[in-house]
Amino acid sequence: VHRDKQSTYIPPKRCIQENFYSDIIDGLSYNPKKLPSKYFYDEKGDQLFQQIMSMPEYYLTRCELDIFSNKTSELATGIISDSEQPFDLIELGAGDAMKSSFLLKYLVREDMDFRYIPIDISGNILSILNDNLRKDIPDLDIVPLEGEYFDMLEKANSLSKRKKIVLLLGSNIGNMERDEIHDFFKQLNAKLNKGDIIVIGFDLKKNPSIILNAYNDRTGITAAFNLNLLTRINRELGADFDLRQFQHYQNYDPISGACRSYLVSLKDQKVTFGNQTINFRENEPIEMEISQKFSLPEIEHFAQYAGFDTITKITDAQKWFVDAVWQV
Ligand code: AVI
Repeated sequence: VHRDKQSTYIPPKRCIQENFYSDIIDGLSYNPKKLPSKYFYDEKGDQLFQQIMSMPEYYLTRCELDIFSNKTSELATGIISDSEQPFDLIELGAGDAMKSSFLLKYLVREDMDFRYIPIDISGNILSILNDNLRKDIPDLDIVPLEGEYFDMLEKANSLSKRKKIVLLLGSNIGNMERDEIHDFFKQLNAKLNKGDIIVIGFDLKKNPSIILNAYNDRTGITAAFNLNLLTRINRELGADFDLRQFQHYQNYDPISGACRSYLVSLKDQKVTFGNQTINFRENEPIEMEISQKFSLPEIEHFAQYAGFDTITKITDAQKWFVDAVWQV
């Protein structure tokens, strides 16, 4: 579907939520129990994530914003080799596009011939993004796509055969397990053409307390972000989780770089979903989310493994976060 610059965003009827029930039931049947963090982002989850991004402890957004707002031309030079060639700028997990909007404004000012294709699992945040960007950058050609990364990347491919520059910012990549990250980059490489570019935001390993604090805030916003998935399951799947009987627990392993969140059952209890019953033991954890942290050599290893060449790596002033620019 090609929309022109004037059209307003209409979320597609569909799709991601079709698997919601089976993913949740499957996850709760594993040992240990696991719930996919991609389902955190309903309307309330989007709001809570916006709050997380403005918490003093959550340095990730500020660091990447430093890169996008203060090193915009360095970034643009890294991603654009031939200024004559029209391209699609595709952002996976675009969210509110707060960071990328600096790059978008720069490219529009430089009169680049490109279309912006933000992809997100949350239709709610995409329509907010769409409204804001149309006001802020009226000359931007924008085609939002709601859905999973690879499905929507395929859709973007069917829209045009232009050069692609793919952004995956915010350390969204860190929400995958390491073997998933390897597969993800391999698949991404296979879907792109020679000369296409990707920009990946990685949160770097640093003092472990700084990392743990970013996910273990005293105000309890991250806890509410995790617990909100139980509320969503209750509302959308008719379950009866008692939120007072689950407690957020966070840990960080400075060796592997895995920062993980759990919800711990505070007593022996049963949760029902229609005719299904799930039993929880006292102190049994549900694995909720991984937020993986990386070293620069690990990042280079991902690039080589998946067949990308590193064009440049841009860090923030504190060197806590890096945006790596890779080419197929
Ligand atoms: C979206 N993602 C990169 C965030 C992160 O840092 O892993 C989600 C998040 N979870 C808790 N705080 C933020």
